[in-house]
Amino acid sequence: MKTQVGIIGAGPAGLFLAHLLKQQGVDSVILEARSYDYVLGRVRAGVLEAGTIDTMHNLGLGERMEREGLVDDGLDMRFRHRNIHLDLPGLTGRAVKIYGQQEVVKDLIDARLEAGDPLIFDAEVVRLEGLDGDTPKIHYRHEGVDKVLDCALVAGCDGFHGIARASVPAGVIETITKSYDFAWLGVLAKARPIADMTYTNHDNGFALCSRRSLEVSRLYLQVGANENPEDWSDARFWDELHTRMFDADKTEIAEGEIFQRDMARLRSYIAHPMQYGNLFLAGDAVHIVPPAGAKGLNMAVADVRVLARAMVAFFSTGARSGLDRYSDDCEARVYKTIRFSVYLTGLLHKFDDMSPFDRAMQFSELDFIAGSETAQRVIAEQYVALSDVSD
Ligand code: FAS
Ligand code: PHB
Repeated sequence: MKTQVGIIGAGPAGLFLAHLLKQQGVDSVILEARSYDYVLGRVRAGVLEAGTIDTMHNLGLGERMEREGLVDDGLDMRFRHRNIHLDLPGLTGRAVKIYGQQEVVKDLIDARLEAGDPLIFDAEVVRLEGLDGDTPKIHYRHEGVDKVLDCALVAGCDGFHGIARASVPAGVIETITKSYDFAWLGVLAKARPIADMTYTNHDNGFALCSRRSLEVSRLYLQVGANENPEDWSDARFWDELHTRMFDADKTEIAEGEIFQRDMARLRSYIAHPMQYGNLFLAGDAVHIVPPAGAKGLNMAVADVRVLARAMVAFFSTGARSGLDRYSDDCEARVYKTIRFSVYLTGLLHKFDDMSPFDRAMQFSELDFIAGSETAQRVIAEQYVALSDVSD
């Protein structure tokens, strides 16, 4: 098989790239290791920044998002029985939207399949060849048969554990990481969500109340990195959430059937450069953020907006300048986004090795934010639009 751009992975990065390229007349083939049902069953992010919302609309794929998504114009932070309310539109003129990553991925996959554009599921890429030449080859296994996709450019949108970054010769890519000794236990529950996205810093640890609809809550608790989700009965989960949300009389947080659970280990990871020859990496394949800033999905979309523009210029004019500076064009935004996510993680979580002094400084910073509109605006601006890409 032959195409212009071979895309590895049907996550947000790969799917948005394929749609952005098609919009400009560039062909691509997406190879996805997993099945359609598996990809759609994966519960991950849920917060869409303005840039991601605009991109859905520019692609003509925003209708269901507008109908089923929830505008989130408030961001609350709690500590020591106090609540800081950040009025996002009041502070920034913009808001974010709550629309599950699964729904975004479903809209992009269904539109691709309806248009009859190539997206091959259960097609695991096993080897990349000739990345530093003009005709790279993607070797993949599909229906038990070894197959090859010939292309001019390869997009590695295959996530943190993918094959693309691993196919770059040693020494080319430098990485920096920061890992945490705790995780987020996330659940979906048939329970009426509370009004605003609410993060809390409690002596028992962090918690977050988010939502997926007016009937479904998306809830997170900070737990030990090696804890087993099965050790958390529904009753224990709800009791702990009421406690950490300072809802002792259990009148604020509505309970309901927990129908999904997952654990997300917290870490930060940056790989640079985001390219090698005619291989270009985007999304979780090159950077991982702790989810406190709700940036993972939005960063992936921002990367491929830059990459699509460079690839379109290459195929329409032959110019490689955009491709050659792809990593540099993304670098500052990636670092700022990870810095913000690390900052929020540090502000809102309980660290076992934290001294009483550090803990006091954490609460003093929250106290400062509570009393400073400027400090609130700094957080709000980064929450709504750090993944902006100037077109
Ligand atoms: P993805 O991982 O989404 O997609 C990569 C795709 O490549 C996958 O479909 C995979 O099957 C495929 N692939 C891998 N290897 C392949 C191969 N060899 N051949 C073919 N295909 C291959 N972000 C938030 O903002 N909020 C959250 O709450 C949140 N929760 C998360 C929970 C978890 C468990 C994880 C892992 C991430 C979470 N994130 C969250 C971050 C998340 O949103 C990611 O940033 C986002 O999925 C990144 O998108 P992609 O880069 O497209 O990678
Ligand atoms: C979510 O709704 O899944 C969500 C919201 C905010 C975050 C992370 C995840 O910071």
